[in-house]
Amino acid sequence: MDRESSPRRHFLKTGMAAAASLAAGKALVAQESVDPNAAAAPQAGPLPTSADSGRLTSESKRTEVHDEYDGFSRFKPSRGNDPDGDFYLGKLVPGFRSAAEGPVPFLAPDLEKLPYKMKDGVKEFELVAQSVRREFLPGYVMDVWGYNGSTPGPTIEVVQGDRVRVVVHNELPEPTTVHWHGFECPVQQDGSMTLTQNPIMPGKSHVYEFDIHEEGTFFYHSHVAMQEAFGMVGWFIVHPKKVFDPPVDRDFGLIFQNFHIEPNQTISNSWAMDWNWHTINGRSGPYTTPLVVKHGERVRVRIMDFSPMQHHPIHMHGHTFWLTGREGARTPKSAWIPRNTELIAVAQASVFEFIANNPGDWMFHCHMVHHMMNHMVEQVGPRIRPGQSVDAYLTNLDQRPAVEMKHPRGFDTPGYPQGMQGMKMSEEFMQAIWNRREVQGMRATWPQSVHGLMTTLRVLPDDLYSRVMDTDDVPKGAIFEEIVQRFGTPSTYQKAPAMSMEK
Ligand SMILES: [Cu+2]
Repeated sequence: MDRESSPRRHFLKTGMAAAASLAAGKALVAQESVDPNAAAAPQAGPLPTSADSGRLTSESKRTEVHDEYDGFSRFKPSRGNDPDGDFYLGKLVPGFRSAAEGPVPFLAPDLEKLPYKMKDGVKEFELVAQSVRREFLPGYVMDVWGYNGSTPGPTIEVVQGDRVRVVVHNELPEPTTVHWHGFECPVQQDGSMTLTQNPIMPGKSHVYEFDIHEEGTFFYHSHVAMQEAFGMVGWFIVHPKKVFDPPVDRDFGLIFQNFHIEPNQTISNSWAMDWNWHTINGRSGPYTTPLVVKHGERVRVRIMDFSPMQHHPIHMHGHTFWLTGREGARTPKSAWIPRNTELIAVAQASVFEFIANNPGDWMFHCHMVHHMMNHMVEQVGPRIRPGQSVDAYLTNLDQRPAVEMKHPRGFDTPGYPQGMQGMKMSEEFMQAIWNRREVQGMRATWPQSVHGLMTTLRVLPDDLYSRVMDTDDVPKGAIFEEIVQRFGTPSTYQKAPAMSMEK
């Protein structure tokens, strides 16, 4: 593996990733002489303090950037370091992005950002509450409610200290209000229907305006319970005025939701007590868009559960993540804990941070088995056989053919109109799954295993990252195979079997 010639090496050598040296004082190792995949020899040095960060940020533009932290390599899975130390499992290992560049833009895959206009020093947003149709899997739509044509609604992203104005238009057939979940705003702005304000009637608008003095992971949602269950939610992200230390290179957001959609229906039943379709940012696996990151980056993922009544134990493969916050604010560093799974309850958000030190395609999912399979996907979806009418069976039960106890044609039970043979992964379905840039080069069989509340985390070396994100027509399996060549055991590599769905 030739790391020295990679674009990141060059990037690092030109010294632009200033922030990386914020916490590097403890163990500085000369870049050129060290294989980043080898354990580094620690050297004595002063520990950085928060008071140093401003100074170090500008100074470090002229200094070498170091990837090794007292035995922890950002390029190698590691249990390294003292559990009481700052760099245990990469706890305070910074990203490559300079804190001076400000926070990295927030990215919620498959969701839009809500634009704003500056008016008299106020960031003014417009939200339209309306019915929306969401294609959560190729060919599978749900008719639910949301904002601005989307469920979840578009993301509001601001900076601590901003004053925001949100003009809400109600295009629903019933009253609504919008609640700013977690914000310490003046009581009249809270959006609690009838408690603090009159309902926004159909066709009417309402203006909310308040100062944002908090930072953290928030969201907005309708404050009518059944509308919440019908999908009316969106991110409201507040970046801190002072950029988080250590700075991160990626900032992702995933909203987990559940819906109940009967076979042959598209309308979600928000009164249901059971939920059969599971979405992340409005899409079900394998249509969820992978989180693609570069090897060695520091990554933040904010996860929020807006299911009506299901809690989700979220598990990430291949990495240890630090739980660095829950919705309200960042947790003090001394209280960060390393995790593999984190239970996220209804209306909670949790924030993970980790160093992407393990190249590969990794599952990232809720661990409830039904949530990993769209509640037994074989039992839902279109069940009527093409060209067959059920009228004869419904109008005259005497005419219903007797049920035979044997199945000469498999599960084609006489007298039953249902086709229970499973979700069809048609050619169009597979085309849509593979049409996304972010999945290029994954094993041909991956869509079979990523269902419901599942997505993937792809950790790619620089050159493979560019191949996936900047070039087209990467063959199925090519990226994964290359990762095995470099980081795995090539002699035991298993190619995906040739299958009809690979067309
Ligand atoms: Cu779950």
